[in-house]
Amino acid sequence: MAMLLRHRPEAAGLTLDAHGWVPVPELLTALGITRAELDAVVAGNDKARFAVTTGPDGVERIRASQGHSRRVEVDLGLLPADPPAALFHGTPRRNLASILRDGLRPGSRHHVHLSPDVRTATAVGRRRSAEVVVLVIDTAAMVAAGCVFHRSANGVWLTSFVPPSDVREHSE
Ligand code: HQG
Repeated sequence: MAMLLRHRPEAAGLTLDAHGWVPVPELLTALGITRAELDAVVAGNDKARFAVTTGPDGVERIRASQGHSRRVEVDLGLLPADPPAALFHGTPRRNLASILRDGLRPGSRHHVHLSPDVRTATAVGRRRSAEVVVLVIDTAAMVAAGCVFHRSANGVWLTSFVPPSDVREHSE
């Protein structure tokens, strides 16, 4: 589901609307799964990656709440939000020198993803490596410099870029 709703909808003949939504019946057909199976994925997903809503036309639609590839043009319509004074980012230690030099880049996604706490950031970094470093982001300095933040429906903080001056390694 994440592959189709974030990265390659066309692989199953799906088209996301401008805000990333796809009719639930279309996704069921594309994946060959039942509605009960889809509901189990949505509800059982620890990160609440997917959101389901019923449109004014009565059609139920589903989308990923964040994490889309840059090549998939969606506007989630998130409003700017005030972040806490610090946010966190977990990454393989091998990325540290490059991040401290160049800042945090969105890579192949629309945004840099930031976590509200160290535990979540650690889990994000562990997806890629056992050697994780957690970075503290000085969001207060970024806001003062005019950077804009959004918060996804499932609590991930999003921004375009984090300058190296606002990143430091988190010490326990
Ligand atoms: C790194 C998951 C070197 C960055 C997670 C990261 C998240 C740099 C990788 C969401 C760099 C990109 C996103 C630089 C950034 N030099 N490395 N200058 N700038 N990087 O997967 O944040 O489970 O695109 O540190 O929970 O790891 O899919 O980003 O390691 O919320 O729902 O480049 O994906 O959500 O990797 O993860 P990603 P991410 P889901």
